[in-house]
Amino acid sequence: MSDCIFCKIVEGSLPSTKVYEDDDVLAFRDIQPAAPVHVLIIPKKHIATMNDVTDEDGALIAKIFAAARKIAADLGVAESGYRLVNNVNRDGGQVVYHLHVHLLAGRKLGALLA
Ligand code: DGP
Repeated sequence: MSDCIFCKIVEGSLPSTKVYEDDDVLAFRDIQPAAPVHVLIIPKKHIATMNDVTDEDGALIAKIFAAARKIAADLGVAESGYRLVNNVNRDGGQVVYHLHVHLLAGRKLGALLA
């Protein structure tokens, strides 16, 4: 998608601080961190929201969660703990319409529900 900022990060035409990459998944530091560790994990292929995930994406979604486990271990927060968040559409607080999972860690996170 030509107007998608995360597609531009995948292509390399927008900079990012990468923490993980494989053939299908990219992870980079959030530009507006909400915690000492705040990483966004995305599929390289453009999927707008969780609503657009299909059964064919099962292996890709598994790869995103595998990347999350690896990143948490590599950044030293696996044992202290972390939170994975996926915002969907307006009421879910989604701002960037390219599927992404937030990995938040490095401090005691507050109550989940707001
Ligand atoms: P969400 O509300 O779930 O759509 O979160 C989008 C996140 O993306 C938000 O925490 C800020 C982050 N973000 C937006 N633009 C950029 C960017 O150009 N680079 C990086 N690294 N993060 C971005």
